[in-house]
Amino acid sequence: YTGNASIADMQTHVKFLRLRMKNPKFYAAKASIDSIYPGMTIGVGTGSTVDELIPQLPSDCRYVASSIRTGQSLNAHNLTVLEFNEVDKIDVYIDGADAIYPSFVLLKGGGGAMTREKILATFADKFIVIADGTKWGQDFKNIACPVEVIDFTRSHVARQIRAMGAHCEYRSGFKTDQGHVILDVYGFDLGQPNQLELSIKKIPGVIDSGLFALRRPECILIADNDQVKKIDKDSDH
Ligand code: DER
Repeated sequence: YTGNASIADMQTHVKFLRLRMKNPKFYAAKASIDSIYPGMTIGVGTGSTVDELIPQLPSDCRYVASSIRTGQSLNAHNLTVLEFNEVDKIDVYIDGADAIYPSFVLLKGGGGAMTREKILATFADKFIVIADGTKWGQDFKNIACPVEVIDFTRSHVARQIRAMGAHCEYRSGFKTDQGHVILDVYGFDLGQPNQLELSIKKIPGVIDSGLFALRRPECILIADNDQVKKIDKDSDH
């Protein structure tokens, strides 16, 4: 800037620099806004990527939150929030993920909200995942598949999971929005993910898991810095 630059020019430049300094999650979230049209009912996920999304959401839509945390944040941004029971349909559901396999199978639930997230995703016409580049790939040995369990049954569920060749860690001190506990499971064989999801859900005491195989997203938006790659379900990727 020369001495002739106006305050307004400098403010614009500072705004631009601030935008550039945002993390990739911000850009992935921003790209999802293209799928939102006035009057739509939008399901909103939970997590740090969704935290980047909420301030960018338009005010001419209605929103259904996947967690108490997300509901509070939507309210704080003066957006119209409805209960899931009040809506007939969800046009688009937008959420982050902990791991995204090229088959579009997801691991979610690091934040413990996966049961409601899966319900909203399953109910939605379109499911969009927003994430930074670290979430995409094949090798996620250190990422848990969380399983929400009625506390009364947790040791029994853990035994069943061990019998499936995996091991569990009890997420100590954590309760879900439904008041249940979480077992973080490592070592599941993901070779047949649809079957695995059903097998987990069939264990008495299990509410649901963070394995999203039966409901895979239609579209994934992956950001590396400010570059966002859009990957559609039926594309060659
Ligand atoms: O806990 C969850 O299911 C979140 O949606 C998670 O999958 C993504 O969290 P992040 O946006 O904080 O990485």
